[in-house]
Amino acid sequence: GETESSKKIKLRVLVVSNRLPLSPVRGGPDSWSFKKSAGGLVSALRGIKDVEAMWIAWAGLNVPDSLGQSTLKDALAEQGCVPIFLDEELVKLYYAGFCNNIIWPLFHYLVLPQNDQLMVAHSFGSQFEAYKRVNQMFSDAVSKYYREGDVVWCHDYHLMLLPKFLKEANSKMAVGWFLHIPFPSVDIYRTVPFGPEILRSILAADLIGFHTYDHMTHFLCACNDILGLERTPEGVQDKGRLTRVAVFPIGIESDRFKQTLELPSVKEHINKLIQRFGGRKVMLGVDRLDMIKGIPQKILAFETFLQDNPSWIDRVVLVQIAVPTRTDVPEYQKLTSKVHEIVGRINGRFGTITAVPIHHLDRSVDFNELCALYAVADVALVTSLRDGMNLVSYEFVACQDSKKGVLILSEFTGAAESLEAGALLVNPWNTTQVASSIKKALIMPTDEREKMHMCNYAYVTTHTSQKWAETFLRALTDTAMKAQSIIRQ
Ligand code: GDG
Repeated sequence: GETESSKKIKLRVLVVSNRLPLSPVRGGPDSWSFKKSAGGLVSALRGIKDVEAMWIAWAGLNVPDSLGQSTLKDALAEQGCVPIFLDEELVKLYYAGFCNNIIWPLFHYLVLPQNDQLMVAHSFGSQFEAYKRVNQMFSDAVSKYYREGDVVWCHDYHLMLLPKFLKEANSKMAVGWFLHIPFPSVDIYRTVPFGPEILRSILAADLIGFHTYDHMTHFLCACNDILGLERTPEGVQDKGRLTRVAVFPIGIESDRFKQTLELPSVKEHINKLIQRFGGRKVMLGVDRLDMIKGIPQKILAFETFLQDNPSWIDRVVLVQIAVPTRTDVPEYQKLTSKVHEIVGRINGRFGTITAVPIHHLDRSVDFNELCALYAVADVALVTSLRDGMNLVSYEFVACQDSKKGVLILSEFTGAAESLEAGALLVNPWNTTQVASSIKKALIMPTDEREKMHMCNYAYVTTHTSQKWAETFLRALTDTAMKAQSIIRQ
């Protein structure tokens, strides 16, 4: 007979996000292969029993011909993915424009330079129209694949209008929305063009999730101040309808990092790196090259440290992996040149004939190499000006169980809330403080390092990405079930 567990119905989750969990690579006119992304969400969902995920997202590349589009669709369908195709104009206005040039900086408390801002402001309307159209396209795609009993999990700032469109299409759909970046304080949020409309659309969801208590509070204040809606312990109340709002801090799949460090090839690589660094202390930075990551601030603080502590010259190196992103946006091109200029100047100033203090890489490294770097580093340096959570800090901790290195962490990351006791928290704008924390980290006594590491390690290995996804999905199914029973009454 059937066992209890096989009778259990699998929950089907439609995951909707801007990008797919894999990148299509064109092999020929109608052949495709895929580069899998190691994103936390993918592994989180894969790890949950009794859940089947289907992904709906922008294809991420322009496939102009319908033949190419249909072969790609078929190939992706086998991977549980549904691509949405956007033409170049839409990508420009929706993605590069509204998402990356307006929402991304504002939600991270960054203001655009005055002149650029005026130029962008001129076309805010058309960018928002494109944003709306794309959100509507996502909604249509979800409706096409939705079956009764599914839950829909929308992700991030690209899809803030989606909950409303989905509920308009089918009021019975269980809709959750999670924000991966900070939700800014209400004074900043007020400046977001079309802000009230965006708030109302998000509120159409059954469940809204944030990384931290602060982000959640900012959202609740915005609903109250801007829309006049009442805050309850559960969330936001609007004419008898409750939207549940809660905190779900994301984590990493820590086991995957630990297992990778056990691979013979990775162990070999670690030994090679140790030899290469020749006894010097290693400080590590791993960031997408984005203004929110505070890379210039980090490098300048390292310069101040070397300047104030000349005995450390040639005894410490800073390895900075700066993964290129959004390379078509002018602001990001300017940032790249700025970082290159600073790195060049500092290496010229403190370098010797045989060694330079900063190893700056303008590219990503593969996962195994990343783990090896995390493992050999003595200090990780995270100086984000704002960051929703910051997973790099968690990944460093997961790889440091033998070394027990020190984490220097910006107080403006979500992670600062969870790793408060185990990290040296800094204000990245305070170069003097960051420089002195670098010194403190480099000379920290072993027992103190171990104590701090144990705090971090206990947190990171228990608050995993799988737990995060499970908790969110459980809350979503509960909330949706309650909402349905209220409607039926
Ligand atoms: C957003 C929010 C929030 C980086 N370089 C390489 C590489 N990476 C991987 C890291 C890490 C991921 O990229 C970066 O994640 P973060 O969380 O640090 O930052 P964002 O990309 O800005 O992510 C952030 C996150 O969403 C989740 O909600 O925490 O606040 O901004 O996993 O390992 N991976 C490989 N090579 C690299 O060179 N293989």
